[in-house]
Amino acid sequence: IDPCPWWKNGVIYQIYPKSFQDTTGSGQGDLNGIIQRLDYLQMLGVDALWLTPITVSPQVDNGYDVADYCNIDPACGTFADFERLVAGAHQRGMRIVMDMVFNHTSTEHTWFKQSLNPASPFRPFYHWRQGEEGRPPNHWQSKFGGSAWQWHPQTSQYYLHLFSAQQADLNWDHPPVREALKAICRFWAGKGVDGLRLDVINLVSKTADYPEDALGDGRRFYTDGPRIHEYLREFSRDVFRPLGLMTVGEMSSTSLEACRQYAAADGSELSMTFNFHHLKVDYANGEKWCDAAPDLLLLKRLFCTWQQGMHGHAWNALFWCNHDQPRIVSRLGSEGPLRVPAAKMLAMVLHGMQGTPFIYQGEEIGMTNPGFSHISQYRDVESLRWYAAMKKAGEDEAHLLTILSRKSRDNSRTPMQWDATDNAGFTSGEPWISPCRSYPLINVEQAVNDPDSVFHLYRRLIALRKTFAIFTDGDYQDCLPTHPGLWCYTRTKGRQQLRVIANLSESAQPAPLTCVKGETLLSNYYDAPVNNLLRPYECLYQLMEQGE
Ligand code: TEU
Repeated sequence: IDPCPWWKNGVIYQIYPKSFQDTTGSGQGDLNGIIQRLDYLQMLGVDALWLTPITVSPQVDNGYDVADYCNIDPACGTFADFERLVAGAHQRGMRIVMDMVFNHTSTEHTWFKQSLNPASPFRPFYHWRQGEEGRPPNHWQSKFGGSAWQWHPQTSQYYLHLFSAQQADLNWDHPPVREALKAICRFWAGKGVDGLRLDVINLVSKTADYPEDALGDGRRFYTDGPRIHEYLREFSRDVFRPLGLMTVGEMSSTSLEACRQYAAADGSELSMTFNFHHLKVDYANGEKWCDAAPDLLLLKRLFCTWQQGMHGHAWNALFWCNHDQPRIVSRLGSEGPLRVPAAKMLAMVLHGMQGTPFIYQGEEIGMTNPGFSHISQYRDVESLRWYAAMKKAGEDEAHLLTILSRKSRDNSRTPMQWDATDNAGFTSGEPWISPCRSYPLINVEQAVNDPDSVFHLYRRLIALRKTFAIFTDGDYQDCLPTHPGLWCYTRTKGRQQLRVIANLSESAQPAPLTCVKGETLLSNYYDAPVNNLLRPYECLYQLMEQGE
């Protein structure tokens, strides 16, 4: 195994194609739009582009309901476009990572349609179970609300769907399913793809016979399930390693122990894992749909546990934002006059850690939540289902809208803000989802022209990771674990030490002694800390030889 593969000091940029750049006036982004923006991405300096699903889909869940794994959705473009995109990215030194949604298919997929016939060889591709109408096999709940079982009256059976009813779970215990999925990996590798992002991959192995849970929470019967490591080792042996594919597994509600195995340094399963514990610090009793304040001590503790627990054993993916999460600057920073220092501080804290940083489109210019105020502005299946269920239960509409404006996945799905022209330069047509009103001020054109923008700070962070090996290799120590307003950690490699000192709050804080005398490698303010105070959201990187 290569001790330093490209992704260990690389940075990956996530593109949500539907909201990136439209070139046809359809109101939806397309592959040609990504091609148009390759020079911009190269200027940012990222090593790879991860595209969320672009394959044929009825779009119930924006492409995560795949109807054909090996064809491009016509709304997105053609294979000729895709080939030009791959070539254009490669020419500019950027790799391509594709999203593989292997836990489930769309119910429009031919496998599923054939499986409706109990005599078909495709019947065992899915989780079909005996039952009576109105009495599903167990009380497991779908992640998008309601029962995880859908009744099929023609054959008097239920099928399992952990997400929407139009996303039927594949039965990985049936070997032909795994062979069919490996063939899809080979197909995309043959198209020049360099890596795969594996959607909810730790949910694919279900406990035999689907045990009942009295409260309807079946998660322990399929999260990091009984055969998951066996399956990942098999895929690694048969496809990931022979094809040289980087792999990042999206892990739902996983554990550190499981990730140490999934992303183990010997490469026996995956290259790295996404986990979400750090993005649940503003949940209340495990519930995302609330407007609780973030618990910053818990946030620091979680990062410390994962940084130290993975160090030397396995590899982390680092991220604040993706297409399922509200914008981080709205969540942990500020949308007001302190937006720029806050966005920069959050970037510096994350990019100071060990792992491969992922940047989600718009994060690099400090895009915020759009602050939608009406239900008609939302598009996301999860948000709309939750809202409908709560309204039916008699909840106050204004309160529901407040929670959606903070937690809905649509917060990150608004069009990329390119410039101050109509619809943020995203489309000449009617955008599929409204742009955030801030686009005349917050946009790429402005950010590229302003040397002090969030964008140029991200550029520097990407370059630093390539210049100083300590970002890749150093260990992690939290210096002030119980401080409520400061985040201060070190990365140490031999005699060298990187100190990251951040003020998480919007008020000035007394600076810890160390940062007053250290030499600054990077700051989100122009000058050194004044009067031993860290200004609002101030953040410093200091690099020193030990003994100094
Ligand atoms: O997400 C999986 C996932 O766990 C989150 O979507 C989570 O369930 C949700 O945000 C609840 O708050 C992946 C994709 O990233 C997501 O877009 C898909 O909807 C989902 O899988 C199903 O494919």
